Amino acid sequence: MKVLTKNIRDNREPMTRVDYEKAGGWEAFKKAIQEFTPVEVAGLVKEAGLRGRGGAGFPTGVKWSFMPRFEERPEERPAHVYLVVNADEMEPGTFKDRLLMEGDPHQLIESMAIAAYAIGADIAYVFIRGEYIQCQRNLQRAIDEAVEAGYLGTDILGTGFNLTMHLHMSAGRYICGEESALLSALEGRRAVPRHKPPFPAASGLFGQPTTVNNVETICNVPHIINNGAEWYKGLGLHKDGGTKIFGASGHVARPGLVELPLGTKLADVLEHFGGIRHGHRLKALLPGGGSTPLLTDEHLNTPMDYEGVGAVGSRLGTATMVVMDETTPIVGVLRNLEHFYAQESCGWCTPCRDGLPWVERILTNLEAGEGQPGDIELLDLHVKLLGPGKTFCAHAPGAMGPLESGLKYFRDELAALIPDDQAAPGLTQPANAV
Ligand code: L3W
Repeated sequence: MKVLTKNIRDNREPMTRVDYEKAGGWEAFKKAIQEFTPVEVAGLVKEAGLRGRGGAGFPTGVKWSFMPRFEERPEERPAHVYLVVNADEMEPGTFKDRLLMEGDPHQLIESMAIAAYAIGADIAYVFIRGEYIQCQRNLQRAIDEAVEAGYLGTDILGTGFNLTMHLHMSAGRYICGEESALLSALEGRRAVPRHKPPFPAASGLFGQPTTVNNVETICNVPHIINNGAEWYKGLGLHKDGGTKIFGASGHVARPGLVELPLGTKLADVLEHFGGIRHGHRLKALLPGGGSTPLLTDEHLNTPMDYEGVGAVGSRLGTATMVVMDETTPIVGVLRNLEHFYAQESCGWCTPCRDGLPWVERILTNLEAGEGQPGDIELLDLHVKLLGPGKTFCAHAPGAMGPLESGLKYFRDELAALIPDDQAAPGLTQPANAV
């Protein structure tokens, strides 16, 4: 099933603009701006039920509907309205947007042009991960070719629609992927998250109306315009419509990426990667990034869509899985993840800044055989104190996702790491805590 990946060659050499047009490219854009009003395009995307592919699964058409409309009151239109594509793909284990940008950059540029039309934006940015050098080259070439062909610029195809597009290379922090921190970074300020509300549609880039969408999310848009909302909904096998780029790294036979219908069962998704490596069995997996709670072999029948994974206490996230077989000590997995989150905390709020290094230290001690009675309960307490609603943004609650599920499914394995001869310090801070 290839929709978003149909033009992507094995060597990822992207099509030229002319080849992309021969394959049907830019037809959806022409149709959108010549046959539909912006509100109609946004309505179609809403009807299709497209959900955000960056991790949260928020309905895209609903997000677009929050943008203020100036068609009836042009005199109130601010100097600029913005579309920002979040291409800062830094989620652990996640490499799906890279494929789309490297292998089919024209698809993203066309998708952005349609989305900008739908939300009334005149300036669009791709905020792209600094390390994605080849993606940057391919996208810049595609933008230049689109300008040359008259798909970007002023009075596009004689419709009066204007759009300028820029690439912005991220200076490189995980928190830049959080949309409000991303907007701060794009404004040249320190990348700390902002309070929400106001959401970006009300006050986004430079305080102006802004929509932030993930790369994969937005790449669905031309296909919805070309084929309709019903077709799109019908692609899914369970409750959510469309396809998804699934990925796997770790202990599968053939790590990589594959586009499949949303709602494909976990066992079948794993089969596309050759299953668990020969002679081994599944122990646990992160379904879609470092912040998604673990799944185990009891979840193999789970339909992999937002609803299906949500129903078993996790999240689909980015759907790029990190897979672990029975040889993997869970303490090492958790320590590694919490090290990442502690290091990437922006430092703005105390629970996140101080709590994450503490969690990392407890796990490091457990792994080194230096755990103490009370450590497991102390980890439980951190799950509560760093959970949803306790911090300024979703960073620390996200970091608690795998920890909480690790404590749920592998509690005995973790508790067994505490040496029997340790004194019981209760809930005191370990002597060597930072
Ligand atoms: C208006 C409301 N808009 C929500 C919008 C909001 C945003 C979108 C999702 O984190 C997760 C995070 C990572 N009025 C709204 C509203 N919105 N309520 O909807 O918002 P939210 O708050 O649910 O999530 P988020 O803060 O955007 C996203 C997880 O995704 N994740 C990270 C992935 C990282 C990558 C990457 O590296 N490329 O994808 C993976 O699981 O942990 O929990 O636009 O404005 N009432």
